[in-house]
Amino acid sequence: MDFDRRRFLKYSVIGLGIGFLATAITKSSSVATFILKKIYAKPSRNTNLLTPNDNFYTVSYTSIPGMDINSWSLSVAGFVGKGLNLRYSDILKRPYIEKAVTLECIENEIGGDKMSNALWRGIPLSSLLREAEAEDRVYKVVFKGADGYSDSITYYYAMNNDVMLAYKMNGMDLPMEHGYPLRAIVPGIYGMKNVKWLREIELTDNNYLGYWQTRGWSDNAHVNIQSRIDDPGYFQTIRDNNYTIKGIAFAGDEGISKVEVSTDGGRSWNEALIEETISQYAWIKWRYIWNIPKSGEYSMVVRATDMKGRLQTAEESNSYPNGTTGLHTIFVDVV
Ligand SMILES: Nc1nc2c(c(=O)[nH]1)N[C@H]1C(S)=C(S)[C@@H](COP(=O)(O)O)O[C@H]1N2
Ligand SMILES: [Mo]
Repeated sequence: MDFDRRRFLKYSVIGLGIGFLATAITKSSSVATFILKKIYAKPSRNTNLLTPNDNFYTVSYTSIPGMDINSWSLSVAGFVGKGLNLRYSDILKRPYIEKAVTLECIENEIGGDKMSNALWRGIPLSSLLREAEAEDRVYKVVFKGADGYSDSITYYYAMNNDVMLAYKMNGMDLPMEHGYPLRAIVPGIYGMKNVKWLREIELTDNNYLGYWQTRGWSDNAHVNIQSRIDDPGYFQTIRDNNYTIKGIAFAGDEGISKVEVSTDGGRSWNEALIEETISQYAWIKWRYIWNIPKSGEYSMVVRATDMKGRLQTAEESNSYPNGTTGLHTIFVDVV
């Protein structure tokens, strides 16, 4: 399943096309419009605070490597005073942390599904690096997977942000497609740096670039503030006097302080209720009860503010190279 992200760029352009089409559709009314609305209609999503492992999105650029747990080990090497080599049983014996962390692929589109949330259990990376006696000149921590994939984070980030090497996902052993037996979980950073099937951690003094960074993708890769409308879905028909609009919002490692919903295409905004929160590293669920004034066509938009008071940008950008930005918009008919 080797894919080329340049192809995804093209898809993004098509994605934009659909956006324009959506606007065009709601601005005209004819039989053709009616048919187009049926074609682009998508049902609502019922998003759980924690995503069950079987529903968790997955992205791998290679096939899943075969893994013999008895011969598997993790090495910590490079500019260290003391190299480490840990077997699976050694990993399980160490003190662990458990946190809910949302993962999102950097190529997720606005309102897209390449984003899920799980409770991860793993060993803190900082304690491991301290034990390995990382040298002062270390600048980056490189994660290497058994499939030949690699990526890096700065040593500073590795020591400060609850970065962990996870072996449990929602209480179960890490499933094969999510990196069994051990993967990096890096709160606040797009999925690509959460390297799966870990075999080696290398500490280096240079600015190592990973698989996607050598192809131009962001190395900082900090998640953009975002929000999504899950209910109603695209081009739904609403027949009630009021409707509970629902969705999620996510701000990487900052947490969400406010979610606002517009039902008039962004002219006026109403504060939504933040319903469920589980950790500063995870998405939150929100809802807003909309008292519908009269029948007609509506466009609803959502925007979020993080705990530092930063408002999600409305400016639209493609996923390449820093992840998408822009506001998620849903068109509905009220009859
Ligand atoms: N070893 C390895 N790790 C990897 C990848 C990969 O192809 N190989 N894909 C990355 C990408 S692009 C993403 S978005 C996440 C997806 O993690 P998931 O499949 O558990 O959702 O894993 C990252 N870690
Ligand atoms: Mo990704």
